[in-house]
Amino acid sequence: MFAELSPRAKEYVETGKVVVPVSDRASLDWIVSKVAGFVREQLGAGGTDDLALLNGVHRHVDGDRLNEFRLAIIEALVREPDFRRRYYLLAREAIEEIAGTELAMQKRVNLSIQMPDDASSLLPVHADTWSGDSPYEVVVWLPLVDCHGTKSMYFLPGDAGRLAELNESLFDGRSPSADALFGRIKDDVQWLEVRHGEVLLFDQSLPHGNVVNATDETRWSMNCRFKGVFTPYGDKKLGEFFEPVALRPCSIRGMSYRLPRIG
Ligand SMILES: O=C(O)CCC(=O)C(=O)O
Ligand SMILES: [Fe+2]
Repeated sequence: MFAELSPRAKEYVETGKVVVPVSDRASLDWIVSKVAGFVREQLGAGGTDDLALLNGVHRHVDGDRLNEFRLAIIEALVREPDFRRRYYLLAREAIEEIAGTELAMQKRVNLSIQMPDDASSLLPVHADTWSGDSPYEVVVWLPLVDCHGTKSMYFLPGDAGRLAELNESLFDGRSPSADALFGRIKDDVQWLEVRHGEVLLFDQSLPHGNVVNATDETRWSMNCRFKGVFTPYGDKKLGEFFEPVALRPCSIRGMSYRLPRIG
């Protein structure tokens, strides 16, 4: 390889994750204020402090209405024409260091809301690659509020060698339960501390997940995958799940080139 990796890129190669300050603060503020605005519309209440509203939303929403509430917020957000561009901008520098400058982005950004003591929307230990996602993707995980401990997610860091070793030993030819899998890795996982104003980028081929939020605040986070446009795809294809968001002139021309018809 000719190109020198930046310290951040080296950290990603070695651990499969980095936490960095957002590169576009205005876009973070835009997203948070849109979300808080939709929350106020849904609740017909809320106060003026966006972060206090989000952290304390469990005081207004019943657990059995949470999914409906979450879908209403994300539907309103994805209808905002500038939302995905803002999401890309707030992590652009780090995405480019990790995945390149010619990028495809997941069409639909996901929203997670984890209220204290709520077990209804947990993601047990998994790697997204186990269910058909490509390892050539980086997840951009954006906390809207400060996240730490069980309010956050856990992640098993490692380089490619560690991951290969893990994938050899973890399943052992069988398919253990998520609890048994978690039991095997729980001493090695990290609970990621990602604060409002920062963004986490991680490799979805390393095991990760969440547990019941035992803090007294609600977690709000979003996740969205990015990849080099010309890298291998898994089950989620370009044009269906992904869409190009940044291309260079040579690729724009190349992608629309058709061979002349002969004969
Ligand atoms: O937000 C979480 O707790 C888990 C997210 C996740 O599994 C993912 O983005 O692939
Ligand atoms: Fe995941």
